[in-house]
Amino acid sequence: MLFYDSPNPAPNPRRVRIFAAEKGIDLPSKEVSIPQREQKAPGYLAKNPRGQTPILELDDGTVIAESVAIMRYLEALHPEPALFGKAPLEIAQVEMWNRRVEMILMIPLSQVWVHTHAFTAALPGRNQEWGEANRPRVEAAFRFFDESFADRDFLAGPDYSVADILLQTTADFAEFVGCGMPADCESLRAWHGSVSARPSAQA
Ligand SMILES: N[C@@H](CCC(=O)N[C@@H](CS)C(=O)NCC(=O)O)C(=O)O
Repeated sequence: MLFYDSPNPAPNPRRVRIFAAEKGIDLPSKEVSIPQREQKAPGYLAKNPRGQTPILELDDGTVIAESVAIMRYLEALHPEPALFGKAPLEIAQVEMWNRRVEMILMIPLSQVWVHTHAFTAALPGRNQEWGEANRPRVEAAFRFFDESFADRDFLAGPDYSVADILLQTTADFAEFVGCGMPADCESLRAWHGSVSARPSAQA
């Protein structure tokens, strides 16, 4: 298999790198440069018509796109340590928090990124006002996650899971975009310090 990867600050490929590191999976990879628009080249679009990274290409040419789908595939191949939960309730809670990270935090963050950041200035249809309107939504989302750490060490429960990977990579990308975790979100920041200290955070 071949993992089509993009370096930091791209948060979605990093999810998979951290996930693989946590499981001890060695993923052969090929870099796709987003600044050079390699994700929109015809050869890459033939693999992923969405023109985005990451993708995982299997030895028979099958392509899996979407970082969560790639991680689910890797979890099925390498069940231990379980990062999507094991018991029915754990599985549901990991899914619940994954969806909350993607819908409550990633959506407004992506709007700030696409509509206000200097690196995306060439994209068509930019609307600075709309981008700025999403900044407080990012902050509100961080405050929501901050409160969620009041009674546990990890996002979806007592154990580290893929939900932590989604929040960690999104929080680090938010910092890059210029709307990172508020200074007074102490529980969130303590959690971030603990996941950042894991060796997988270097991925
Ligand atoms: N939902 C997708 C999102 C993929 C995505 O947005 N990838 C970004 C890199 S983090 C990308 O390729 N951006 C370049 C573009 O959209 O042209 C996933 O989870 O894999």
